[in-house]
Parts: sequence; structure tokens; C-alpha cells
Amino acid sequence: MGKGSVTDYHDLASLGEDIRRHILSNLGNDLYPPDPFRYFSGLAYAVRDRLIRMWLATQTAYYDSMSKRVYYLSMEFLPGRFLMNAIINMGMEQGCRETVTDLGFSLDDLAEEERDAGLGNGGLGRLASCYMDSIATCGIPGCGYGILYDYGLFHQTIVNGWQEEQADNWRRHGSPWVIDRMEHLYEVRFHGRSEAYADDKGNLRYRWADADTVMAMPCDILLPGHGGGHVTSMRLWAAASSQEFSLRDFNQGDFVGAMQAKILSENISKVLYPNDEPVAGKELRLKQQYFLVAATLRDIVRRHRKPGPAAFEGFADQVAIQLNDTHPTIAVAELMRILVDEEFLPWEDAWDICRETFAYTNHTVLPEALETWPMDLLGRVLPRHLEIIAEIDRRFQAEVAARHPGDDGKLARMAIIDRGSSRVRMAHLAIVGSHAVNGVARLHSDILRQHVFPDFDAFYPGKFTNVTNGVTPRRWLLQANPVLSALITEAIGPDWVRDLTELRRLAPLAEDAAFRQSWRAAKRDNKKRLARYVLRKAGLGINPDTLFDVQVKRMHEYKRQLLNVLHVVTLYNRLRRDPGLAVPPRTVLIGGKAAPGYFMAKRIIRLITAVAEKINADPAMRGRLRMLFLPNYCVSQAEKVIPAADLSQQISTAGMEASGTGNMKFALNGALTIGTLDGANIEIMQEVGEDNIFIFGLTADEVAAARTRGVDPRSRVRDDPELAEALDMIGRGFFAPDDPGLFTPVVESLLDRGDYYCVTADYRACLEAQDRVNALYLDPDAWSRKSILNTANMGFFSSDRAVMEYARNIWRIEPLKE
Ligand code: NBG
Repeated sequence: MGKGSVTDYHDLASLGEDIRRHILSNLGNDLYPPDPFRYFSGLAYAVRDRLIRMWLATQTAYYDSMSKRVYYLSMEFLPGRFLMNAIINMGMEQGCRETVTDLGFSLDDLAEEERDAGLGNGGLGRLASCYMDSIATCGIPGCGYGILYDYGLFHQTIVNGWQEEQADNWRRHGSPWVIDRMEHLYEVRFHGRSEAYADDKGNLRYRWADADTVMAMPCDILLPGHGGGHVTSMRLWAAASSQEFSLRDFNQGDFVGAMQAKILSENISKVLYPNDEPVAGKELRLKQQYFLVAATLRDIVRRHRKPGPAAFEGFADQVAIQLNDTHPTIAVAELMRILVDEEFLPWEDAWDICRETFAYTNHTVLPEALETWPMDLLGRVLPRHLEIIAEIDRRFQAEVAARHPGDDGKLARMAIIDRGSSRVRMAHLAIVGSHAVNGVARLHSDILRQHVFPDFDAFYPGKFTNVTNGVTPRRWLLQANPVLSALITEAIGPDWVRDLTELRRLAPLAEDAAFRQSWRAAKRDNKKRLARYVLRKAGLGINPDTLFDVQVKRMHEYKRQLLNVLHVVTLYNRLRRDPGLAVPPRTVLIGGKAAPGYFMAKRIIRLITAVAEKINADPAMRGRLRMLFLPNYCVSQAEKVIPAADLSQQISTAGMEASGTGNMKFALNGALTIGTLDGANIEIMQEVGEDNIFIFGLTADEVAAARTRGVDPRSRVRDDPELAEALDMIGRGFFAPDDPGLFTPVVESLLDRGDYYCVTADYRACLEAQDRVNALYLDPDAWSRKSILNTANMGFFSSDRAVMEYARNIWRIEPLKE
């Protein structure tokens, strides 16, 4: 694309004027009194003007190059805030700071006015957003597709120690970044029936009759890459009622009925489903998935045809579709429906196109998250799709049977439609309908091949691959940690921002005492910044001169926040017994949302707040141990917490965390990891070196063996007096004197229900690892050395590396040159 023009787009000279103009004529507001939210919005619109110009140029470059594009289909995106990210990536930070200062504000304060776009649950959505940043930065033609939920993941508050949920009405005050495109409405159908008919030539055809319809309206959010001038987009669909639908009832005089239908259809994009909630039987969730898929495929097909009447044979040379987890898998059946029922392609040709177009990323091995839909529900909502899936299954079973005659067990295990339960296994459909299937860390991909889908791996040699996750260095180091970024750039120059492996050049500086000193000073600055934030948000003072021990992520038993609590209670007991104990003073911070219906996760939050209350009120713990539950963990909070952490807790039961990406963000910011051999922790260990990480606990194989063997957790408790004491205190109400039975279920889950997550099994090893943490932290120079080596060796975990692997090996797309 025409370069040199990039700076023209930014046109900083008129920025102040543009901000005022947007406040006056776009927002219809006064300039006075100078309200920060108003000026934030004005600035956002002024930045957006510049983004739109760059985006149009990028689109032209895509069309001119006629290159293949990737479409990243995801039910979740978790971008957080947009303003600083856009400004920094566009190289406008300095200019913006000056302009905003002239207007009487600080840029950082204005940035705080923005509400997070929280359209995802956690790692899966955030990964999608990191990948958008890298797709734009690397110049890979393509964009994301998702849903514009009115309500993102709920807002969490802590009331009397319990989680409470509030609706996250994130667009309440407007959303400057969202561009509504009313001109491109598509109709999406549900219900009705599949109807067979004969065409002119007497061929048997199918059509979808008597369907209800909903309109899908595209809303674009533009995302600039760093430095290069490419701008990609997320196209998010919002549901609107279809005119024909309401008019039909209206003409019959049923105005209220018509309105009801309107409201019902608009419900489709109303709210994001929290994960870890049983989704089975939730018709609305299936409708959301199909809504995303149907609108997106229409849009892709429209674009494919735009240059002229394109043949579908060439479709997969122009289009790659990445299914982000199992959620959008109905796309396989929808593309078949379009090609066979609407474009009249022979089934075999359509099927080849499908498999060449789709690729599937699996993000979890938790069985409850591998979606299956009851046949009757699927048949009711998407009657023609059920027929198509049955036909795909029939042909697939014939293939399997031909290669493995008589092996009924294999047939039953591999079937897409599970005859026993009458459910459609969406993961099987995704595997059969894609040319590539990948896990998100090496261990996870191995587990997929060996334990979750071994029959498929044997049947399709080479189809299963791995792409280890990555995170964007722009948001997670450059933007979130300006102090450390400045220090790094001073030391090795700025190239690390677009080539993270450059960080390797920091390694020799680990031996430089002055550099270590500056490194510690940067960490201390970030800890002070976090302490101010915590005081403001939670009303609690924390001391930056203590070890910041952090675990922030969704609350789930497999992530083992409970093991963290058992360590804290044990440390508390040790300090009570021996006030002179030689351990560094520690501040334990835990944050994360629990799914609203997940009883145990919510009870564990209550346990954390109860233990924190007791410890923080104990005068003997002053200056030695503090604990805090951080309410409402979200992207913008992560940006403050991660740069301030000394110790990063990544302690999932081995084999259960597919990858983790928080683990990468912490280590990139110089935190040391205490963790299990799970997900990407293993690869982090290999990169940073075994001496620079605290690894403990059972391996994935040992967990599997322990589960088969069945170990009695009570015998472990008998053998370990500290564990016995901690569990006894929790179980008997030491932390809940007013309600002594409050935490009995938590202890019972360990002692009476088999301790599925191996908390008691890993307890002793965890404590020993924490002993090593304490010893090291008492030697600041030794700690800083390892901290520097962590950052220096995290280059592999850039999302640029990850999307380039996808582009080369899975999408087969070349990045555009700038
Ligand atoms: C999550 C995994 C994480 C992983 C992210 C991104 C789901 C279904 N999976 O371990 O639990 O890092 O996906 O791949 O949310």
C-alpha cells in the first residue's frame, strides 16, 4: 500500500480541533465544564477518523493483491480498552499526550474513562484479541468475526465476602469504536423445515421452508497493527428483528405480538454465556452460534463474489476459516448447505471445498466443554443442518468401516452423531470437516492426539498439529508496562516491539549490577502504581516492599486457587508459631470471576475473602503477610496487576490447563513463575531455563495414574500435620466463626469426594517450592537476575510468532508487504 502516507493519516496538527468538533457536533455536548468522559469520547472519535482512513487503504491493498484472506470465527473477543492500544500502535502517543495536555487533561486519565469491551470469558477471547493485533501487525490479510453482545461477561463485586454479579452494560455511555453498518443487513433463518423438490432437470434438491428470520447487522471495530499502517477489523454481528417477520403479524392486527417477536429476535445477541455453566439444551446458545456462522458465511461469500462471478472451485484458494474452539462448528454444515442447496454443487465437490477451507483449534480437554447438541434440539432449530450432518456422518462412517471392517467399537467412538445419547458431537464434526486440527500448547496437542481423539489421529495422519499460544507484546509489555519498556528500549533499542526474540539481548545484562538496580526500580514503580489502584478500588493498603504473589484468572477447581489458599493458611500458621521466621513479607493477591452457577468456585472466593479478613486483622501479621481478593478481574485490571507481580501462580492440575496465556504475560514482565508441568508452563520452563522457574507437583501422566489408582486423600492428611491443621481450620470454621459449616463442602471435596484435582497430592511439593521462592527473594540480586532472564527468554511467546505459524502451515497465506 502507498506508504509515506501513514503519517498524513495521523494529521496531528488538527487533533485538538477534531476533538472539540466531535464533542460539539457529534456528541452534541458543551466543551465546558471540561468533563473527562466527554473528552475521552471526543479523542476516541478523532482517533477513529484516522483509523478509518488507514483501514480503507488496507482494504484496497487486500483487493489489489487479490490475496487469500483468513477469517477468524470466534464467539468471544476480549479486547478490553481500545484507546491507548490504537494510539500506541499508530505511533500517535507523543502527539496525543501534548494535545490532551493543552486541553487541560492527562492522557492516562482520559484513558481510564473507557469501559472495557468484555465480550469474552477469559483466555480464549483474549487470545483472539491478541491474534487480531498480530494479524494487523504482520500484515496478514483477514479479519475477525464475532457477536456484538449487548452485555459482556458480568461485572463482579464482592458483598460480605461473596461474589455478586451485575449486568455489564458496556455500551451504556456509547461506544465510539463501533461502526454500525446498517447497509449490509443479512437475514438469518431458524426453525421451519427442510423440503425436498425436483429442479427443472429433475434433480432432487432441498430447500429450507417456513423459517423464522432474524436480521444480522454488522458492526465493525477497527484494529491497527503496530507501526506498519495495516488496520484490520472485527466484524461483530448484532441481531435486529426482521421486517417481514413483524409486518406479517402486524398486518393481522397483532401489534403487541409483532413487538414480542421483535424483542425475542433481538435477544440473540443480548448476552454472552459465562462458561462453566451447563449449556446443554440452551436453545439460545445454539442460535447464537448459528447466527454468527450464517451471517459471517454470507459476508464471506459476498466478498468472494465481489470482483465478478467467481467460481466456487477457487473458494479455498481465497478463503481460510479458523474455527476458534468448537463453538462455531455449525459452519461446516452451513457451508455445505450453501454450496449444495444454493449453489447446486455436487456433494463431493462441496465437501472438498469445506475441508480445504476450515481449520479447527481446540482449546480445552474438559469433557463438559466439548459441545454436543441433542438431535431433537438441533433438528428443531436447524432442520436442514441436521440432515446435512447426518449425511456427513453416514459418508464418514462408510469410510471408517471400509478401512476398519468389523470394528464397531471404533465406529461408535468416532461417530459424529452418538446413537446412544442421540447427541451431535460438534468436535467430531469440526475434525472431520477441517484440514487441520491444533491444540494450543505442545502438551495439550499431545493429549488431544493420544487421549482425547486417538482414533481420529490414527485415521487422519498429519491432520493434528500444534500451535503454541502467544500474547501481543504491544499490549502486554509496551502499553501495560511503560517503565520497563523504556528501560528495555534504552538497553537494546526498539525492535523488540515487532520482533520479540530481540529480548534475548537483555540476557547479558542480568550480570550488570546497575541494570539490575534499574530493573528493580521499574518493578517497584509498578508495585506502587498497583498499590494506589488497590487502595482506590478495594480500600486496602498494600506495601510495595513486600513480595507480590499473584494469581489472577477465572475461578475453577482445576486452576486450584484452593491450593494457593492452603499455602497461605500454612504460612499463616508458621508465622504465628514463629514470629521470627526468616521469610520475606508477602502480599497475596487473588482475582477472578466464578461462573454464576458454579457452587464450588463461588465458595472458594468466599474462603479467600474469609482467610484474607482474618489475616489482615491479625496484628501479628502486620508487615509479614497480607491477602486480598481483587474484585472484577478484567483486561484493564490485568494491565495494572501483571507488571507489578513478583511471583506468578500457574498451578493447575497437570493435564488440565490447555495452555494458559496469563503465564506468558507475567513472565514477559519479569515475574517468576511458580507452577506445575502443565500447558505452556512446560515450554516456558524450556525457554527460560529450569533454574529460573519454580516447578513442582505431579506430571500429567502421574495425575492420570493417580486417578486410575485412586489414592485416599485422608492418608495424605494423616501423614502431613501441616496439611491436617490447615484443612481442620478451614473445615471447622476457624475463618467463619459465625457460620462454622461454611467451608465444610470445600474440605469435603478434597477428603470425601476423591480430590479429583489432586490438591492434597500436590500440597507438600507446592510448599517446598514456596520455600525456594522465599529463599531466593531474600537475595534481591539473585532474584533480579532470574527476573531479567525470564523477560529475555520470552521471545517465543509473541502472538506474532503464533499467527505466522498459522499463516504458513494452516492458512497458507503470505503476509502483505508494507
Ligand atoms: C482456554 C484454556 C486456556 C488457553 C485458552 C486460549 C477455553 C475453552 N480454553 O488454557 O483453558 O490458554 O483457552 O487457548 O476457554
